[in-house]
Amino acid sequence: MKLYLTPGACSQAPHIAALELGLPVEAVKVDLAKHTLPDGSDFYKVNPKGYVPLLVLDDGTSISEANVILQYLADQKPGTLAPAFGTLARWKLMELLGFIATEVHKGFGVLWNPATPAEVRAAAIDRLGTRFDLLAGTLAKQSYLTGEAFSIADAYLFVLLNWTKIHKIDLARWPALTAFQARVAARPAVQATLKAEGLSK
Ligand SMILES: N[C@@H](CCC(=O)N[C@@H](CS)C(=O)NCC(=O)O)C(=O)O
Repeated sequence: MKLYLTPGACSQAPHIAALELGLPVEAVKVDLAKHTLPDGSDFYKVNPKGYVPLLVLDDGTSISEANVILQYLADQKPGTLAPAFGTLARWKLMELLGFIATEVHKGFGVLWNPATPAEVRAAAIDRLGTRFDLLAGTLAKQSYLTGEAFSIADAYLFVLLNWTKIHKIDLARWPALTAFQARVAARPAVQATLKAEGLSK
């Protein structure tokens, strides 16, 4: 399998999942500024959507969308980072992944655009804050989003929370989120992912 990724981008979530699961995934770095691959070729030829993450299976099948790639990877080792399909626990995990993808991940969207006016930026940060309130409420009661065991939802949220530094969103208001960040960061597979992406020593 090949995982197309950009260091620190949302593609880091499936990268963490792959390392947590010990799956044989080859990481291919994408330059998102130019949409090119390490050999200079056009990334749009591999993924017409132009974005990471993209997972390409050994038979050539491509899977895109972070929350789906995460589930595909988790299902290679059932019962580890996601409950089995068809169980209520899986539907609850999918609910969480949908929330993280559409309310948190895409909530950052306008913040990446330097042309976004200050008031739009402030409104987006306020809105993200209401989502953080909900997530912090859960994480004040348990170590991870689905309970005491780490799941793909945690990998996804961890990566997005790291973006708050870039956008100068102070997480001090949500001690449960900063404690969660530290808890996830301490995981050996997360350390290994950050190192592989060149983001730590
Ligand atoms: N809907 C996609 C969005 C992925 C996405 O936003 N990727 C960003 C990096 S975090 C990206 O590659 N942006 C570059 C671009 O869209 O050209 C998903 O959920 O996986």
